[in-house]
Amino acid sequence: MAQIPEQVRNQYEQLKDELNRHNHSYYVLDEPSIPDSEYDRGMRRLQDLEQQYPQLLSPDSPSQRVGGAPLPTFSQVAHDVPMLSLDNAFNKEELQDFDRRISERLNIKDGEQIEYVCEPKLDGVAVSLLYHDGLLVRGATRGDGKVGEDITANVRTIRSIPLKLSGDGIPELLEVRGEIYLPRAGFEKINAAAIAQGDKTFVNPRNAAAGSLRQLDSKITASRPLEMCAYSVGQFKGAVTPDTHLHMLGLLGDWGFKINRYVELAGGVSACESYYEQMQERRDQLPYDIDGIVYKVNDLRLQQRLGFVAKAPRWAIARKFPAQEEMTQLLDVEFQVGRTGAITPVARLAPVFVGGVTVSNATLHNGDEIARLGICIGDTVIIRRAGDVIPQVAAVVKDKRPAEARPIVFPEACPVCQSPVRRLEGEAVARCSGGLFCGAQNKEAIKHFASRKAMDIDGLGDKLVELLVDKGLIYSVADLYELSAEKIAGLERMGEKSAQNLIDSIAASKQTSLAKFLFALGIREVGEATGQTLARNFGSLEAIIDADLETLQEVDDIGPVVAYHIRDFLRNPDNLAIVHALREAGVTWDDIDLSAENSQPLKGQTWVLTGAMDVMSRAEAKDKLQALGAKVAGSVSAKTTQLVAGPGAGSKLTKAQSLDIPVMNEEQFIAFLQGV
Ligand code: D41
Repeated sequence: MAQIPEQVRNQYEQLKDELNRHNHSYYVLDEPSIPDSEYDRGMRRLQDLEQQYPQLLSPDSPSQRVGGAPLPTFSQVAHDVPMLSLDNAFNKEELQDFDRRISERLNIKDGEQIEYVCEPKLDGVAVSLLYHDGLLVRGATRGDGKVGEDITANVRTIRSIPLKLSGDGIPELLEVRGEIYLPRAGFEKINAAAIAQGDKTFVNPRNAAAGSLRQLDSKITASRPLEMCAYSVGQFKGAVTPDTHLHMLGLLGDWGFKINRYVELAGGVSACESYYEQMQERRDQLPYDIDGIVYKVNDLRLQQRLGFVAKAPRWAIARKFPAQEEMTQLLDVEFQVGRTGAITPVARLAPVFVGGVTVSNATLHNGDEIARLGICIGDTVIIRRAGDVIPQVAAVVKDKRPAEARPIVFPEACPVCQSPVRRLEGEAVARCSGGLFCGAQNKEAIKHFASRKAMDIDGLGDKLVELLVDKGLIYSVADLYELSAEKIAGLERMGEKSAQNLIDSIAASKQTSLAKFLFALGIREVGEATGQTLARNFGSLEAIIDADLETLQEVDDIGPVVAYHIRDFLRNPDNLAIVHALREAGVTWDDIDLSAENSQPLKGQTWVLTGAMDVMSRAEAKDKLQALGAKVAGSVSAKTTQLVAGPGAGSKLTKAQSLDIPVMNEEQFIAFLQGV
């Protein structure tokens, strides 16, 4: 075996520490410290050295995070200090009872408050990590609290788990407890991949995290974007113990663990209650699922005095949020026809309270999804509503299928106009072929025309459009401009005043922009941005009507499919007749002078917007940037010119910083717009 020169060993140790440090910045602090390319180069160098001198390889090498040879089984491990469970409080009163019990046991005087640490209750898998002299030696599941399974090989692949602790005062023996969880984005990704493979999907991120940890092949675990947050300590020997739980979390953070950023101190039970409400508000916006709040007495000596009953500590409690999954029954499936004729199966459900709202409908997406779920009318289903507001049918409980369950038949004719339903090869969506002849497509087209980002007809909402069409007052968008206050007064809930207001907003909508008009027409694949691109590049509607496929495709961002839909729409005599009628009715805009280069000072630039905006809506900011010629992209890359970051900005901000891309806040952005 080759001798290892001192110099090589030093270089190896240095490289390893450096990579581990960057890893910590990236996965624990969410603040990349070097570009990915640099990290990859360092990693290759490390692996080269390990190949050349296999004796160098140590268990804390970042090269060990890719997973190793599959195990035959998991071995069992006993927890020296049992992993306790948590009691639940299901309402405010139960939380107050908890506080009262503690105060009584500790003889706390009236009017004095107990200090609690409030933590989001991450919805994942509880684990124990054992460190000897700062080195990770074992990872285990909680199991029944006494005996769990050895998942060391799997936990090593999780980037936010330190393989070696850093910093000062590291105990000889440290057992850290925490939650391994999968952010929602990772869950969506895994499920999308499963669908593409024809595999079964996971019902929720917790099951996906548990399934990922249960892999005997750690290479599979390594491919799942799991994260871990530390929340308590089991064993702690050979160093000075802190006085409070919060201080303990601070130490764990210093040593390299991820601590949830929303952990907060609360003085007394009413502060705990406000924290609960605040987190409930925030719940949908978080990038991961939480199922409640955990409250813990902060003072560790008080924790000891309180001790535990049965399997749960007296000094902690979990206050649950409304569940994000519930079972209910699929009563029926209806098929909705959208603006482009797309037919969407919608599940009609027995109403169920899930994720904080009552849900009675859920999308089933398309025919493939129905087949994949194997769902029948009458089935018991699991509804999940988390983060995004659209509830999903996460799974079917096949055991509960009633004898009278019947299969869902996808219609061959449009349920509204009876035109044939067509499904193009390779596409998941089936469409009604009726075009504007289809009453549903026609209504949707009018709703879209009137909507805020299109013609912006204030007061003409979806219900009113339906009513106007159903009463035969309008057939197409052009008819809107023929309406009078007399004709519409007397409709349901339409007084004289609101009738006149509507007529006034219809009149006001006549003055528009070419971009908005193009968007309002509802040409397939032509969204707001494409409307603007077309307006900016062609200047006038005539020029767009005259353009052939090649000319259209010369424009950045317009590919063959979009070009085809534009031409298809604008060559259709019925559509042209409507465009003509609209212009006759007085719909007008200023054509764009293409020679005025300075109207596009941001041409060639790519901007990204992230985080919250307070003064301006994100849509408005995007409009303004596009009007100035900038492209607005959804993700940060080396090509990004400028990032506008508001409060709550996350990975896009850190990525921009790592790539040295200039960042401004909303205030600076508004000042900038005023300057151009
Ligand atoms: O976020 C969590 N899921 C979480 C779970 C948390 N933040 N703190 C926890 N604290 C405890 C005690 C108080 C017993 C140390 C927990 C859990 N336990 C827990 N998770 C699963 C069983 C118990």
